[in-house]
Amino acid sequence: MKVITFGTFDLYHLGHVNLLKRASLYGDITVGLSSDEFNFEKKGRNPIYDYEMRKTILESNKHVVEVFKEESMEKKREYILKYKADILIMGHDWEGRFDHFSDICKVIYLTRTDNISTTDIIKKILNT
Ligand code: C2G
Repeated sequence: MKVITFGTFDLYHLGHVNLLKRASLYGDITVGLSSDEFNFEKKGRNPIYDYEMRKTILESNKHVVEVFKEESMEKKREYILKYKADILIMGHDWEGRFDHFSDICKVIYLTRTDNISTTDIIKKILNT
C-alpha cells in the first residue's frame, strides 16, 4: 500500500519520527513537504531549515520512499491522485480536516507525540 502524508517537518524531531514510524505500518511513505513559501502561509514565519535541507533530512528516513514539494492546501487532491496514494495519514491535530478525500483514498489520523513541537523547540532555544 502507498501512504501519503504532508507537513513542514521543520527542526526534525521525535514527533515527526514517531508519526513516520507509525505511518510506515500501513505502507511505504511519500511525503508532500511544504515549500518555504507555503510554510510562511501556514505559520506566518519561514521555516528554520529551508526546503532542500528538510527534504534531505526526510529522505534519510528509511520509511520515506519519495519527497515532493507541497505548494498549497488546494492541491492536495491533485497530489493524492498524482502520487497514486492509497492512504492519506496525518497526525490527529488534523482530525476530520481531510475526510473529504475518502472518495479517492483511505484517510487515517494517528496520535501525535505529546510535549514536542517545532514552535516549543524554538521557544526553548530563545529562552536559554
Ligand atoms: N506531528 C506529530 N507529533 C508532534 C508534532 C507533529 O505527530 N508532536 C505530526 C503532525 O501531526 C503532522 C506531521 O507530524 O502529521 C508533520 O508536522 P508539521 O510539520 O507540523 O505539519 P503541519 O505544519 O501541520 O503541515 O497539508 C498539511 C500540512 O502541510 C501539514
